Amino acid sequence: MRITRLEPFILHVPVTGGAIADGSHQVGHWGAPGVRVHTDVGLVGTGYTGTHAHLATDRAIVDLIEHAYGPLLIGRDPRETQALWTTLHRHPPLQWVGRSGLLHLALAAVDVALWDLKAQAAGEPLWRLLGGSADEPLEAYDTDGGWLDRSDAHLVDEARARMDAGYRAVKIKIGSPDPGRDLRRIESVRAALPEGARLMVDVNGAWDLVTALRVGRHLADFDVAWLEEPIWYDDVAGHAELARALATPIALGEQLYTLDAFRDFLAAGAVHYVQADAVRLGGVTEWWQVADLAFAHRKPVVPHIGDMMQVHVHLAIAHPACALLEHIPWMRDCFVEPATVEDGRFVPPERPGAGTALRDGALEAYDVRR
Ligand code: 0YR
Ligand code: MG
Repeated sequence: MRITRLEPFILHVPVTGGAIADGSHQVGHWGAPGVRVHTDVGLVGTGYTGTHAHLATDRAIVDLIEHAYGPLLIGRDPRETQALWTTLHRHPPLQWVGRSGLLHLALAAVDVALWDLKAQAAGEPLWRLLGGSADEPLEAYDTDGGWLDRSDAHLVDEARARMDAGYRAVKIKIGSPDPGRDLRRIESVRAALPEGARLMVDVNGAWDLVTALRVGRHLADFDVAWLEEPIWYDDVAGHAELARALATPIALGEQLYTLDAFRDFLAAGAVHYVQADAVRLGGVTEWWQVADLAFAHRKPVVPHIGDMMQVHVHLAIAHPACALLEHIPWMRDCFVEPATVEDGRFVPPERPGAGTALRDGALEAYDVRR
């Protein structure tokens, strides 16, 4: 099998239920700049990264896919995923300008497309190719009912609705300018949840260390399962200090680009829940290395958003460090087989591939380059 052609795309999909806010971002559309990789046997692999639909940088990502990686990919066998990853990552003029950032997002999109092809060529869903079993349930937790700009009453209603639908865990956004508001909202949602349900909170990097130390101490009163991205994303020492000071475990990783970054956080004892994201790391290839590293530290891996990032369902089913995956269903309309939660669990995908195949009409509906 040989790669013959790359077909880039940029999906901008409106956020279901209207624009949202978290502690650091306002998001009206989800962005998925990516690529369809064509082969001489007729198989087409699909991969994409995840953005806040910023058109200029999305264009840069697909330009990098097409013009920086394209010449290195044409004519190669897409099943040689590790060899190709190393070739793309180490190519001297490319590693000089981008071992993280936009070029790494582009690498993620390419790598996912290659794994999609590899699983299609094997005639199996990726989770099976990676050794997983559909008999081990993958629990879902919901984030889409907990946005920072929604009312307290809305959060409580959404949490109750999720419990009625079979979820056993929800996450809400905090990091308001007024931490008192955050704590009131946590208290209200906790009071609405049944015994044993898990409640997580996500600051999306909005606090400084002093605020995190001060407000974070109160989270244990509400049995918060984890405190996510409390402070600046790259601050290893700050997260290590928090992890030692607080009774509530620390979750992070959705904004980390590299195996090296995860190694540093794990070595420093700065993270408890490892939220590796295959579309910010360099795809399936680097994600698996991070998940193995976390497993060696006996830390759970809970990948970032499992629904928009279809491939995460496959990875989380397969990897022994994973038992839980985030759910935000904004991109459901794009896929042949959208990730689906029933009774609080992800349904194991059945189609061969990585789950990334776009349905007929998705490009016409959402590709802003058309
Ligand atoms: C909106 N999940 C997250 C969205 C979400 C973000 O900024 O991207 O809230 O990815 O933090 O845990
Ligand atoms: Mg988060």
